[in-house]
Amino acid sequence: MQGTVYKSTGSWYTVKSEDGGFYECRIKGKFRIKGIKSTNPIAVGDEVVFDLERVGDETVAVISEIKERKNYIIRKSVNLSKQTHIIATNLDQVFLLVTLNNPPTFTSFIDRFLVTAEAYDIPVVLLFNKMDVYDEDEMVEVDYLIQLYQEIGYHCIQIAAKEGDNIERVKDFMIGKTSMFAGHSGVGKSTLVNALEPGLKLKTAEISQQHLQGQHTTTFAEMYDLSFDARIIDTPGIKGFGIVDMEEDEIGDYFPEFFKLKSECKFNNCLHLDEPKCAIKTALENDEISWSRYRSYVQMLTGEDDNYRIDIHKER
Ligand SMILES: Nc1nc2c(ncn2[C@@H]2O[C@H](COP(=O)(O)OP(=O)(O)OP(=O)(O)O)[C@@H](O)[C@H]2O)c(=O)[nH]1
Ligand SMILES: [Mg+2]
Ligand SMILES: [Zn+2]
Repeated sequence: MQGTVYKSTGSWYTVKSEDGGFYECRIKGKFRIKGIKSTNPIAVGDEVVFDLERVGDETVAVISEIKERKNYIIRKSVNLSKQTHIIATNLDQVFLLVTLNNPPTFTSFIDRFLVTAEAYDIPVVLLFNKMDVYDEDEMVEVDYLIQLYQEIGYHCIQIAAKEGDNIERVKDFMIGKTSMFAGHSGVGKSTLVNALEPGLKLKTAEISQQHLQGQHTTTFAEMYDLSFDARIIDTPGIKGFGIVDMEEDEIGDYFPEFFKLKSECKFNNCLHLDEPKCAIKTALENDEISWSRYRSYVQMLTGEDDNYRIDIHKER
């Protein structure tokens, strides 16, 4: 039988078969996927082949094959093992949830996420959540960020997941697609899933006031079928985000507003740092490129703040 992985806890995989039934599957032996050293060889979103086998008087479902992936999102662990964990595969788009505080989301995090998604052609929509709690200054900041990212070409939506505000606009983007909600712990990913499909009643939790980063309420990525022809993968919060497997001279290409100008730089291998006659530096000085984006770029280039890595891959 063939099916799609909806949840994986490490030892069990919940697979939805083509006929719509759910099966709790095991894997057979060791799965090695070329080039990836991962703690979980199979992840949410994977298309798999599985068989029902008799063991004594029990029937067990066993995954025997994994189909080629369109793309995947993988996280590298901070510790020395450098092991990777695949969060989700075969995505049509990702929604990045952003909150100004409780928890704060910094532009460096947003930009790392966007660059990685650009590298593997996964569209990202930015969702500015918790719009119900911002004061006037924070509203100004949200407006500023939206203008900044919209100008570059990213769709931005202001929502209040808890209140259900502007949820219809999110729905419009989701119809007919498999999407994923990403963002720091506590930004409201599970709350948004609940707002889209009140019947699901996913666990959500208030952020502890002492640790403004929040605790992880969602512990495993899980996919849900929604009643309006959409599939959503809710994921555990991401703390940091580093870029993986990218050449120095390719990073700038994933900043669309840099890429547009790069042919005007004097040197065709310009890294937009201290080279003379750099079109990106000129645009920066003329306020045509944002300083926060440029700062993120330099950080990525110099590998600063790079101890926690995540990557969106595309099988080529
Ligand atoms: N005021 C307000 N609070 C919200 C909103 N959306 C979510 N929250 C609250 O934020 C807290 C965290 O929400 P969750 O949905 O659990 O966050 P999460 O992103 O799923 O977190 P993890 O599962 O840990 O990654 C909860 O107390 C929610 O009620 C919103 O639009 N406005
Ligand atoms: Mg959650
Ligand atoms: Zn340049």
